[in-house]
Amino acid sequence: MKANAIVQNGIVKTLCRMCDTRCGTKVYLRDGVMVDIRPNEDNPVNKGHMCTRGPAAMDLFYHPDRILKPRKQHSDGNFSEISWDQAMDEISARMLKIKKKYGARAMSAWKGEALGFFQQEEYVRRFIHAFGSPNYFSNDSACFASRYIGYKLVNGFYNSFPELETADLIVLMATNPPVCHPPFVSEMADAVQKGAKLVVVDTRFNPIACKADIFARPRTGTDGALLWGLARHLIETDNYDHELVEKYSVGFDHFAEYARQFTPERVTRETGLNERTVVQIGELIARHRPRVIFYPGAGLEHQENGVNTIRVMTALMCLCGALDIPGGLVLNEGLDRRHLTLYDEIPLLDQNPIGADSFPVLYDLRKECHTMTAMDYILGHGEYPLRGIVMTGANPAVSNPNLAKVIKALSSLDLLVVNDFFMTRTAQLADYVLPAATFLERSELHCYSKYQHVALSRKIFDIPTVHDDYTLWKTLADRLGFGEKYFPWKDEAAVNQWLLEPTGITLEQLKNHPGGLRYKPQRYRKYQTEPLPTPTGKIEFTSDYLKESGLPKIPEYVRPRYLGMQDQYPLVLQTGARKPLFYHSRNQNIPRFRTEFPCAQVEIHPDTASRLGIKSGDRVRISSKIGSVEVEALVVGPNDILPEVIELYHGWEHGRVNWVTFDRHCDPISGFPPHKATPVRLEKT
Ligand SMILES: Nc1nc2c(c(=O)[nH]1)N[C@H]1C(S)=C(S)[C@@H](COP(=O)(O)OP(=O)(O)OC[C@H]3O[C@@H](n4cnc5c(=O)[nH]c(N)nc54)[C@H](O)[C@@H]3O)O[C@H]1N2
Ligand SMILES: Nc1nc2c(c(=O)[nH]1)N[C@H]1C(S)=C(S)[C@@H](COP(=O)(O)OP(=O)(O)OC[C@H]3O[C@@H](n4cnc5c(=O)[nH]c(N)nc54)[C@H](O)[C@@H]3O)O[C@H]1N2
Ligand code: SF4
Ligand SMILES: [Mo]
Repeated sequence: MKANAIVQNGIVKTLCRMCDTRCGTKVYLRDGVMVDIRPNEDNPVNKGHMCTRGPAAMDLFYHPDRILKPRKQHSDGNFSEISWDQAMDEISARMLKIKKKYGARAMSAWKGEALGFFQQEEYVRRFIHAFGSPNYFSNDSACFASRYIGYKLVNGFYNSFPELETADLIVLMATNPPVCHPPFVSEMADAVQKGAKLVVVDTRFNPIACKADIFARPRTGTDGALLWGLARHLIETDNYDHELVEKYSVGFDHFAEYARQFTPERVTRETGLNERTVVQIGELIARHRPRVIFYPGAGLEHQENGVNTIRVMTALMCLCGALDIPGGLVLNEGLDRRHLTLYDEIPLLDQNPIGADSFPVLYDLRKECHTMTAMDYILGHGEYPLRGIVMTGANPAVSNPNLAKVIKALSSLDLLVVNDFFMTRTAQLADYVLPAATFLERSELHCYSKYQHVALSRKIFDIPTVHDDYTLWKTLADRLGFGEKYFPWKDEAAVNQWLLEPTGITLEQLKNHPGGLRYKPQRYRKYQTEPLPTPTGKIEFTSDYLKESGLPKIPEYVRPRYLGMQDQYPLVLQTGARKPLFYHSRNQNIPRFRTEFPCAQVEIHPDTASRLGIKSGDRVRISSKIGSVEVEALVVGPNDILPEVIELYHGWEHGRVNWVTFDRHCDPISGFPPHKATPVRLEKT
């Protein structure tokens, strides 16, 4: 592989993008070759630490299977290499053909988690709108949006982050920070060292539970009942922030009335938790407020009623008085920069964005189309046909639910373009596969809302046959006739300059501060002096906005569906508990990581295993109403998982759990699929 480095020998300070944490790193080069990656001490996120996946950027960059030239699939299923020019000519011609035959909205663009949530995402949104289609898809149909929408509905801020290091009580709900967000662990450790208490609420014994003062293990999907019970405890004992409630909120009376039914007995019945545990958590909160943080994870979001659970959780922090204080849930302010999106210039609302009718809140608040609904449109069950997708940094043939449908749909498109490093499961279905640039071949801006920090990552390498994502969108836009108007910047560096201009911070400054710069000082208790960006300008314990969309005002608790199906499907399948070395479907092709996790294994409680005659290492079949998957059994310890729960990671190429998961019964607010609660049967094969 011919890779030209910007310096032959030395150290380049940049940011890791092996995950969205974006730690500061130092890349060591010798004779133009990367020889080491170490943490950069100047970055406020990782403060000189780094996880094992950081240096694996070298394994990725130099991987022998990397695609270095565009490929085209032929009618016999084989791929051949073609030139960039040929690829761009043919793809743009096929896009125009789709537009002519079905209208622009029959084309779409899709961005995966790998490209992040800032500039790369905005290129995709900009491109597809400039083409004339409202159909922008992304991993956000199942990632983080539920929690942020939940925050936004209560306090108006999409970006609300916990200030962990100064909290007095941290309640982790359905999240696994040591694996998923390593830098948060040192922030929590700081808090604990200063005397903070830690409560871990998880259906499995996740590693941080060892450090917890209380470990509570509710039934899958019943956390909402626990949270309502805790809210009731604060209200009934009159131990809440009266000033916040009386001066700065709406809907409290209705909220308090609803909370009354969640007595410790009811919470116990619903969650399966011991009554004493519920009362103890309530007492800890009452004792430690206001500096009480609830931090949610995907285990709350990937449920049928996830947003409402997050709303109660946010309301609970407000009751504690933890809103926008040090050691509380901080309402982080954004960078006053330019945006690349075209929602004001070309709104395209009359074009019926896919999913906007079924999930109006998701579209209204996030301008996000719904990937699960997209599959129905492709298969002819939508209001209009969807015939083409240009996709970058995503692997839905592994990561989206109901794979039988996903694969049928993606295979039947008139045009599927996949921009990736490898011939993934999704790339194998594509008409064209383009060689994607890694983050080491891009220079882009990064905003860390939690720290109100902005940083610039560096382009360290150039591979002549590989284009970065900006170049891809610009080249296609040029071919399609809107490049000059909408992608006028020569390269990504010029985009960076344009984005940053209104901020007063320059690219030079960012280059001189590789750890980044704080763009605004942290301000607290803003809700006391300025209206919140909610419809009422106040904290919303109940939401008229939701009512107008035909949804309940109050963040109601809804019993998870699987609980009513246990006769037929006695177990509940949780999916996607993250693994330290893998990132969704990524990193499985790194041999030294693979020795740690050789194959897909489903975690099973020993009682369940013995009842079904299953031992570790046996092949087992997991079946739901829509499909089945065969994997290896891993019988875990009696305290590791609840007996009725089994868990299988979602990123495996072989043993794809999404054959079994549902693209239906999605959260009515965020459209999230219930990835953590599929009713299933398990048997030895
Ligand atoms: N190494 C690594 N890190 C990652 C990722 C990765 O793939 N690999 N992915 C990143 C992304 S995109 C995301 S969205 C985040 C996700 O970050 P987290 O939300 O922290 O991740 P999960 O591992 O999904 O943690 C879910 C936890 O919820 C528990 N759980 C499941 N259902 C329930 C429930 O009903 N109630 C309760 N109380 N607990 C439940 C599971 O047992 C598990 O421990 O991780 C990010 N970080
Ligand atoms: N059952 C179940 N399914 C789930 C989940 C679950 O918990 N359970 N979690 C969901 C969540 S939270 C998420 S975020 C999604 C993730 O779903 P996807 O976004 O589809 O994630 P990945 O599998 O990581 O696919 C990323 C692809 O991008 C490529 N890539 C990596 N870096 C770059 C880059 O810089 N540029 C380009 N162009 N390509 C790159 C990788 O090679 C990989 O093929 O999965 C969801 N699916
Ligand atoms: S947590 Fe690990 S993978 Fe993620 S940015 Fe930091 S070093 Fe990279
Ligand atoms: Mo995610």
